[in-house]
Amino acid sequence: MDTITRLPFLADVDELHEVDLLVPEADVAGRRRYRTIWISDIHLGTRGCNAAMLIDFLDNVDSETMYLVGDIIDGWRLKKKFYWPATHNDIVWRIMKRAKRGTRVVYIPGNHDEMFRQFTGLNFGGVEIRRKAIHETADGRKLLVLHGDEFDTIMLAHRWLAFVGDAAYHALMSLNLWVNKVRNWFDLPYWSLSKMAKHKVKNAVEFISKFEEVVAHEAGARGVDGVVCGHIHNAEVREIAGIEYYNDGDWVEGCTALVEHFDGRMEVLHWADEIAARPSADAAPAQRTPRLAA
Ligand SMILES: [Mn+2]
Repeated sequence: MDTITRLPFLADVDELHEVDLLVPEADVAGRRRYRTIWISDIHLGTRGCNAAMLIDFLDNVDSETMYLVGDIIDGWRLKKKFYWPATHNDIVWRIMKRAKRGTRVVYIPGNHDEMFRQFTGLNFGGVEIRRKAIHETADGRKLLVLHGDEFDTIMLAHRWLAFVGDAAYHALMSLNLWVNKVRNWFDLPYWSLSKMAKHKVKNAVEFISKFEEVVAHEAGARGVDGVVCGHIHNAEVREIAGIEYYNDGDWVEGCTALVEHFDGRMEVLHWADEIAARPSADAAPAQRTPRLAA
């Protein structure tokens, strides 16, 4: 609870217009509009969060509905060390402000912000807190929206494989350098670990693919047309056994969002690419922020 009370979520929404943002909000009228936006895995409260990129995103898009699909705030890290720069406030204020302007904002806490799950069913300044949601697209499809950590118990064996595999891969790659230096001193031929390394990377790929299949299968069992989740930081749009699988990615590495156009068409936006594609005259909003590529 202590961590929560130190966050700006509980502020009086009526005072929002008086809040000084570190990065002033861009013009609301010029924003690209979508029917729905899904973002997740922002990890506010950690150095990994790419706040500058997300601020730019929020200042350039708008929607009728916005889903925050979990791991918005990283309570795990905040409990260990309180880290909350002004740019992270800027993100919370921007989300609160768009709820106040009339965007329906639904917040589905994930595993890193599970402390907000106790508020399921409540409404903070227009932000609805839900455990999961059913979204109906413009063309009438029903999508189950959840964070995705619900499947961790099923995925546990695979997760261990992927993580151990990844750690082993990095260890072997550095070991490989030293082994071959030593072998070189003794005039021994180069010894490659690449075959084993490839196998270990394959574990990570298999983990993602297995997660997608499990999520799609569970969604199918609940009688929906598709599922939107986050959690594994891997943006994706694909069909698995007749179920549409959507993952909105993250704002740590990928900087991606899932959007629904007004005709129901779904798309993943890669925000780094969007910024790169901008004419230089329009690039100012991205440059005014302190650490765009962090
Ligand atoms: Mn998560």
